[in-house]
Amino acid sequence: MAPCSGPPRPPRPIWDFKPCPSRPWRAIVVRYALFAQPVCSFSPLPGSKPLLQPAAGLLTVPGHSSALPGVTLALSLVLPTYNEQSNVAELVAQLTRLLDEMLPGDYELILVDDDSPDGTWAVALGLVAAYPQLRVMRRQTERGLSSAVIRGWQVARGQILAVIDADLQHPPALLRPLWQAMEQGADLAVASRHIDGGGVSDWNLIRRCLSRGAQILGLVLLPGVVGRVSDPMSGYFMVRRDAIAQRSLQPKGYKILLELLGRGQIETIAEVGYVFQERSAGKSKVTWQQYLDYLHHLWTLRWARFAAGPPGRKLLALPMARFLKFALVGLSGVVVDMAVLYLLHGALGLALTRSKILAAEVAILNNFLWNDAWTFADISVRQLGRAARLKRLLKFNAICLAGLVLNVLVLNLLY
Ligand SMILES: Nc1nc2c(ncn2[C@@H]2O[C@H](COP(=O)(O)OP(=O)(O)O)[C@@H](O)[C@H]2O)c(=O)[nH]1
Ligand SMILES: [Mg+2]
Repeated sequence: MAPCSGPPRPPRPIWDFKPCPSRPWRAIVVRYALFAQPVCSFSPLPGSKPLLQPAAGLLTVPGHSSALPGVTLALSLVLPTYNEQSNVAELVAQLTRLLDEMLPGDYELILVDDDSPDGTWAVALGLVAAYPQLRVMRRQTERGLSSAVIRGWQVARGQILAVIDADLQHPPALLRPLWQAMEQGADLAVASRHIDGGGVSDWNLIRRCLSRGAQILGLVLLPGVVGRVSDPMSGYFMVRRDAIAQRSLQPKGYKILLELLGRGQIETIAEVGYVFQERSAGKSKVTWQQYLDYLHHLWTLRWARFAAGPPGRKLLALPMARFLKFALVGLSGVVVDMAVLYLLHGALGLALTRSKILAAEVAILNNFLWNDAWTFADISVRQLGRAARLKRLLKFNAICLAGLVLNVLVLNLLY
């Protein structure tokens, strides 16, 4: 008997097809058939729902129940995917376990896949029978993380909309505190890597610098947007539908949260710390293009705010005030530095190098206190507590260290 014949087996979805050792060519034919055919050409598992159709046109989230009149859920959680075949089953299992306890029957998971070559959407569709709260969207004409999230929210039935990465780098357990924050009245609850309890597990120095550099650039260009949360790059959050409904969103690249902060009507924000996990399966899709998209996005939001300002006050819309404050504080630091140096070296006769180091440290302290209390007061007020302040001071010191070393070297060379 040929190895591939035998008693009839129960039908299985074609994406589950395993190659037969004696006829490997069949695997190629079936895989070609799976990826080349339109969705409706194969039958999904019994009991599973058909694929969700993505909306076309503007990226605008409808107001309450306009997606499905009369049907409203508490929470819709979007899982954007691209080549996450090896992660979806575990993720859906973990999320369902948690949400079945938290919000039984009152939530949905919407997986939005951009026609992944690894067939993530098909694997997800195969899970629907076991997880009836799961809905699957396969996008074939559009790509990109941010637009995927909005397309998911456009068909969502929840009053609270949320997003989580589908690669298990965002701990599902955080949904509970995020949900509690929303219940307590927040318009937006963000999972943050940059507050107490937060962090990144194993990022190299380059990735840390790029992430922080992008944030600082955002703070300079768009302080009123980027400065509202400690982790504006977070891709894990919940938002009240009312806060973003009917607004024309135009996100670029990965940073959907920026777009919501820039264009939504968001008053109360809560943040919950979390540690960004390492991937155990699949690969990150971040490329240099995402950094360019981020710059473009910042620029678009900056311009939109500038253009929306009243004609006479447009200049004030630029981050001029902060820049002036920063410059003034810098100037005060120069005066403090010179005065202490004169006092220690000139008046008290202390050695030059020691005097310079002490003077610079006093100036650094001066600049830090003024910047913290004045230039960046709107940001530091959200990171209260002695420990957070000490951390900021140490970072500021570390950044100033290079300048100090150079200063002492030049001084010693000249005198
Ligand atoms: N639908 C969709 N999802 C995407 C796209 N790019 C990335 N994702 C998903 O977005 C999440 C975060 O992406 P990832 O590459 O892991 O970003 P990183 O965690 O910053 O390295 C993952 O669930 C990805 O599968 C895309 O173009 N379309
Ligand atoms: Mg990831």
